[in-house]
Amino acid sequence: MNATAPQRTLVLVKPDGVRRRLSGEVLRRIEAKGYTLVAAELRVAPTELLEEHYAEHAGKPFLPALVEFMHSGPVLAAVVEGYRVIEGFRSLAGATDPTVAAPGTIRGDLAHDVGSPLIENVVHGSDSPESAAREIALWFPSL
Ligand code: RTP
Ligand code: MG
Repeated sequence: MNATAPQRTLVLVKPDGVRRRLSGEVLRRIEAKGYTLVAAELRVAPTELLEEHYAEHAGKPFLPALVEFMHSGPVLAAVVEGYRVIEGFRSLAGATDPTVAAPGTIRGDLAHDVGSPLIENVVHGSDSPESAAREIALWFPSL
């Protein structure tokens, strides 16, 4: 299916990825794919922002640990632009569980099960146009 207009998506290099010095590798893969970086910022996200970001997971048992983990160090937040980039970045990222994420993907190549109940998988990417619009407004209100 061809797209008629470029999209934007929110990408996060999560604290595990930043700690492991993978921010550059993630940005390299995004740019090598041909997508355009529109904004990027390294920061420790406030827990209120993270709770809002993960509002779809409200009430799930892993949410408190996820918010704590996401607040445990800086994240690299980026807005990335391109035709069908929302779907395209999810494809670059690979499956949520890094053990089964396909080799060649960010999670398949760069993450593994660390034995924690919380899945550590290096990156986040918006999962739909609605999520992308909501998340970009949350992380980059000036865009
Ligand atoms: P993301 O939102 O981070 O791009 O990841 P995703 O769509 O592939 O996965 P999602 O279902 O939205 O879950 C968000 C993040 O929460 C952690 N998680 N842990 N222990 C668990 O069962 C569990 N489930 C989710 C992961 O870090 C996941 O990326
Ligand atoms: Mg998600």
